[in-house]
Amino acid sequence: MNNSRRSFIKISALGASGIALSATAFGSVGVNALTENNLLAKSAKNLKRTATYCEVCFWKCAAWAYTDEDNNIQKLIGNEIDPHCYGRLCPRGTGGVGMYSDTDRLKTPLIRTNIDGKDTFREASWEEALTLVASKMQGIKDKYGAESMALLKHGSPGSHLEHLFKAYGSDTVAEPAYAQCRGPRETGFALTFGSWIGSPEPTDIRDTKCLVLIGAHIGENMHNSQVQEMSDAIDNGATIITVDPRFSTAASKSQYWLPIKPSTDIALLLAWMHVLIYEDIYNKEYVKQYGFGFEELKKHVKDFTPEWAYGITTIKPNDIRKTARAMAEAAPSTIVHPGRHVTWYGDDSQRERAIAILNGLLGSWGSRGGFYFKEKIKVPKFPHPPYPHPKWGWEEIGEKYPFAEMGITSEVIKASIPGQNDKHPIKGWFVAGTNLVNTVPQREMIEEAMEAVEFIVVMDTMPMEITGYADVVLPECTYLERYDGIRSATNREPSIALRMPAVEPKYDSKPAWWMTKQIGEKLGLHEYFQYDDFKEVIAWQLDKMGTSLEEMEKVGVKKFKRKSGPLFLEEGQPYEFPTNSGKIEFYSTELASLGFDAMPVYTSHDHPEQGFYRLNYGRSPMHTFSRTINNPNLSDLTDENKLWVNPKVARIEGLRNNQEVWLENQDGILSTFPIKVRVTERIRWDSVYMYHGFGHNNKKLSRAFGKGASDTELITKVTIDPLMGGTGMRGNFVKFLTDNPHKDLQV
Ligand SMILES: Nc1nc2c(c(=O)[nH]1)N[C@H]1C(S)=C(S)[C@@H](COP(=O)(O)OP(=O)(O)OC[C@H]3O[C@@H](n4cnc5c(=O)[nH]c(N)nc54)[C@H](O)[C@@H]3O)O[C@H]1N2
Ligand SMILES: Nc1nc2c(c(=O)[nH]1)N[C@H]1C(S)=C(S)[C@@H](COP(=O)(O)OP(=O)(O)OC[C@H]3O[C@@H](n4cnc5c(=O)[nH]c(N)nc54)[C@H](O)[C@@H]3O)O[C@H]1N2
Ligand code: SF4
Ligand SMILES: [Mo]
Repeated sequence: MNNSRRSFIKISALGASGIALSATAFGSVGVNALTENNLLAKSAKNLKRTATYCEVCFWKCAAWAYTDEDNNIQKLIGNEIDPHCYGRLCPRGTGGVGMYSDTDRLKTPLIRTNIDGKDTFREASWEEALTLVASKMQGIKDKYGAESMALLKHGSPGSHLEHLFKAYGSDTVAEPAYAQCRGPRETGFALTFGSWIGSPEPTDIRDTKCLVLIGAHIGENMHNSQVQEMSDAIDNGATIITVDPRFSTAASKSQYWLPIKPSTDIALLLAWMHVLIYEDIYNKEYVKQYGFGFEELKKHVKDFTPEWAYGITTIKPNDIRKTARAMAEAAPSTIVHPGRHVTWYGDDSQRERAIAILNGLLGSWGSRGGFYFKEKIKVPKFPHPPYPHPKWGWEEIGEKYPFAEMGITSEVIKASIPGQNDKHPIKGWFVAGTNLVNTVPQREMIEEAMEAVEFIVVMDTMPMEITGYADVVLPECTYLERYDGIRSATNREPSIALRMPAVEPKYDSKPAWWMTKQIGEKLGLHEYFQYDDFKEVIAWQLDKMGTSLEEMEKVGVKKFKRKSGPLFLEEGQPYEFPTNSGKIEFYSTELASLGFDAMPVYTSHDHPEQGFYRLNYGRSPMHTFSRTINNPNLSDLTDENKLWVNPKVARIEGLRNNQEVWLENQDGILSTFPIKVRVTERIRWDSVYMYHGFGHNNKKLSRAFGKGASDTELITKVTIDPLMGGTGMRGNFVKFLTDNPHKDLQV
């Protein structure tokens, strides 16, 4: 057997309570009714509370961790004053204790070793593991330059490591939350309004009169305050319009569900513009005052009638007209939601441009019930010497994509393969908080890259698939056991939140800040880490922000007064948008100057051939990506994904409910595990649907192993967004196999 990383190590070789969830708002998948007051009323006995913010997803809700006399975490409850959660955590956040209590956790540093020709891991001391990491990083720096060491990260550990990387001399940093997630919408909105959407989205859902969701499945996408605000908006009679090939939870709350033919959204968006403009129901004053290029847009959409769009989208002309009128009637309190995971078909920045333009025509940007002007408070930088200037970094790696504003994970991966980007060769990876093999499509390419690089270190809390490819595995303690950076996020009012340890780290796990500092010191970068405990950094920062660690320990969240002005524009108020023209660009001067379409156009994408169905995927309300599938509390709620199949398709293909099938995609790639069929009218006949994140193939994940199928392994074809490098993942097609295609391989 060779020592290839491809046969990744299933960290097993060497080495040493379910939470009741009461769902309320938004049907059966709502946020938890457990608030601080009713917890305390029930069980007030000697509980101690500690401020934290949730790491189960990136909404980062502020919470209190309640511990008893024996230092057991009893409950996690949302912080009442937090604008991300309004005192209620979602089911995943409540079940976050499972991240701490999971006995499958990584327990000690591990180093890859070879015994009798077979790769395995051995336990190592922190000193040995971190010395090895530092010496490999130094080696790569000496031989190729620090730029050749890449940081691939997501979540809280990332910010500590980014500091280390900058001090070390590398700006080769990327995260999947950009080119596999939000990137295109930031480009589309920035080109139109001059501003990113950012997270949380500055959508005034609470006061909206009309919310248009285009593949944004809020309610299954459990971003907490958005779900709660949408629930309030529904109670207040807002019109909900959902465009989705699947009857999502949001669709079930909508007046209008438009079951669009997948990949044709731009045609619908253009037809909506056509109706608004040619029925003369767009927001004329707003467009006149703030818009740029309206006449060009008017000409552009002239022929994009609802009848034209019907032939493409399968949405009836009358429904297109009615929904456009509903949007106009509610305007400017209308939100055409930008969505979040928007890397779908490769023309995603242009689709997002179309969404932005539509909001511009309705006058939603800067209007109550539309988009508010967000504000964030800056956390002061703890003093350190200036960072060195790398010769190249993520920007140069992604230079083909003029609007990329963050590292493109897939391009960094490509640059790790000799011959793919020899100007910017990557020789080592530091992976932290991202299960890349289940996150980035084109697994074969990732495996080739991992094979080629000289060194991989993975920092994680769990023995996820990515750890199996590492040379060194560093076990991070969970968010409940550590300090982390202060959470400062965009909201109606600026606010900050504190995360401090509620309990001691279990096993031999350590926080990212500590590992980072040790590695930094071993690399001779002491001056960048002038503290013994990260608590000192936080205390210093809080002091500079006019509060203190003592105060934050008591309140968890602190709000600040807005300084940038009101949330919304006053009628007729002069306002300069941060675009080239100072206006909302219906016609993009920047796109035009670089030879791209200045206004969005519809182009047709491939559709499945006979016998194949489009692979559609989305969020499980009870899980976050692949990270929570093994969580004991959450796997109790949903332990596998199912394949949604339209009854017509089930009939043609001879499939029954709960029958196990394997899937084969257009490139002949087979699903490792079978998935059970769920026959339902809720999905169009041309597609199948599954929750993302399942189908784990590491046996060390005792609850998750072999449960359901992985969408990621079937996504071998991507269409790259020419503007910002996003990897469009929704152009993959699958067929059903009812016999186990792996049976001859089984031992
Ligand atoms: N096929 C497919 N691919 C997708 C998506 C999809 O829907 N389908 N969605 C895309 C989107 S929108 C996004 S944002 C990305 C998300 O991509 P990722 O963030 O990579 O998603 P996860 O699979 O949750 O991987 C998170 C990893 O972090 C680890 N982890 C959790 N908490 C901690 C911690 O406190 N410290 C450390 N060090 N590690 C921790 C987990 O154990 C896990 O290994 O995926 C993208 N990729
Ligand atoms: N419970 C839970 N919530 C989460 C997360 C999680 O892991 N779990 N992850 C968070 C993150 S990082 C992100 S980015 C968001 C992502 O959440 P969103 O941005 O809301 O959703 P997507 O994953 O892009 O889209 C999924 C929906 O798009 C529909 N769809 C598929 N193809 C098409 C099409 O061609 N046209 C249209 N109009 N619709 C289509 C699908 O049927 C599905 O309903 O969720 C966030 N919230
Ligand atoms: S939305 Fe849920 S999982 Fe995400 S941070 Fe908030 S409570 Fe945690
Ligand atoms: Mo995402």
